[in-house]
Amino acid sequence: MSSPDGVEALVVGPGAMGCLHAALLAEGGVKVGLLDHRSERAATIERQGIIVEREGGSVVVPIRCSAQASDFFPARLAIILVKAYDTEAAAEHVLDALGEGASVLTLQNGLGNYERIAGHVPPEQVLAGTTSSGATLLGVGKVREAGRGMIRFGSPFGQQERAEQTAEVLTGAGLECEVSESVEQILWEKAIINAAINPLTALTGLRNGQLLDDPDLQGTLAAITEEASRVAVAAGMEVRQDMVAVVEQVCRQTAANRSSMLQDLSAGRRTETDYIGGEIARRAREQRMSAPLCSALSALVKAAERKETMTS
Ligand code: KPL
Repeated sequence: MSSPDGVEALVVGPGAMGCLHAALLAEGGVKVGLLDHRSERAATIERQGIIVEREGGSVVVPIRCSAQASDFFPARLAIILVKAYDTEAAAEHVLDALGEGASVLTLQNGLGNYERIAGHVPPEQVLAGTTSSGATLLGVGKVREAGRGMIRFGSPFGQQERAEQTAEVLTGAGLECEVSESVEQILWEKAIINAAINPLTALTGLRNGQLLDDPDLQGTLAAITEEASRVAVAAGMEVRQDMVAVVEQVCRQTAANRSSMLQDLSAGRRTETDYIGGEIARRAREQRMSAPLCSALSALVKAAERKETMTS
């Protein structure tokens, strides 16, 4: 496959969020590519397109997909949507696709992603944020869209103009997004949401909304949120006072979702707990405090991961 003039946006990672965002950008008229690290799977996706199931039926979105980053050179924007434990590998892999001065935007779950990317890409080119869209991976290149959310991002290195230019590409494709100067706050708030919802759903098998149906679980959800928020504040973040209400609201908005951690655990895949609850517990130790709920839940998820791999 040749690429005489590159792509406007290159999505890295053909998981649920990667496939969904690549499809949305393509549907929005952006010249987009999808970078995988497995060539056989890339060939399958390139042949079949991305299949998106949504209310009202399913659509097939043609996509250029390859495991050769250079096939997409020069990409003007890369959007990293691999699992947090694959960030380093993805940042290295994407380098051959990047045109001069290209922006690299991470919308991954977890803390520490943009810092790892900035170890490979010039920091001023790195953007970071979150997406609140929901998606479930149904098979290779096949996703169910579980609600269109908002992308909030910015430059952790003060490159506001670069963030605004990237927002134009995303909004031009019909994606709702907001540029913010408080990147750390956005990332921490999402990490707190994930630290509360993901392990509870992963360990119980419940959907996000069902966490609110059980008063004991609802109380646990609130307790984790408060604990993680205290760590964020100790780490110098400004955290919203109403974080418990925010987390409960996310449960309602994504009520039918199986969280990404539940999806990973059920599929026998490694989860991102080391970069969410596990990382919050680590940051708590840095501040000479403890985060017993985050620690315990992360340990339980790791144990469940090992059990799943042994039995699957
Ligand atoms: O980000 C999510 C995830 O599943 O990882 C939430 C917001 C919990 C939605 O399911």
